[in-house]
Amino acid sequence: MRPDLLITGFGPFPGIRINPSARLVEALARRPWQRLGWTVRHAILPVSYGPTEEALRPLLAKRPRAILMFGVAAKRRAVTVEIVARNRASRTARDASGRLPKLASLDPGPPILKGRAPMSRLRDLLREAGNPVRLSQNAGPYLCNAAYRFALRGTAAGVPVVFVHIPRVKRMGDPRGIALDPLLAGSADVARRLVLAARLERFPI
Ligand code: PCA
Repeated sequence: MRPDLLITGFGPFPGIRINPSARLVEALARRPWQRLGWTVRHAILPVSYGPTEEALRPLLAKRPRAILMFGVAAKRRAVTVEIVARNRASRTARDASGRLPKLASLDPGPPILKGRAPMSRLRDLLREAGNPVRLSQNAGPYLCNAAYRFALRGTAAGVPVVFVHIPRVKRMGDPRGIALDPLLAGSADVARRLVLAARLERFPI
């Protein structure tokens, strides 16, 4: 059956032993979506150039109606809704398997691909749930940007796809970062809005 929503997070990578995006995505996936009659799939992606794409490919082949992606940006203080995915990859930041990308570009496509979602509305939903949040034009030169790009290129124009970077999230023994509860609540609102956007096939940028 065609999933209504695919939610992705990431596993560990150099500098991030426990990735808060995985914790968020697992909590989000546990919400009672079936009560709304929605099929929600989730996945925690590896942070490595080839394997990230290999993990995404079969998930995209199921043709989810909407895609919500999360990753951590540990130096940012706010949640950032990423408006674009750029055609670039860092030649110095090694992935979780210690590799660098082969090229500084990711694919033969244009320099910028626009995310497909009502971006300002999603920002407002996250803010209303109590999170610090802003829109961003820079998803970085690493695997989050690469995965965003891969998902945008691998889906039809009517499928909403958005990437959200989260800061560190507070946990037992480590008080750095933002609180999980408002983040979870705001992310659930974003998820609902994306599925509705997919149903309406209308999502002004
Ligand atoms: N953050 C990295 C990759 C995985 C993650 O959670 C990034 O911002 O590219």
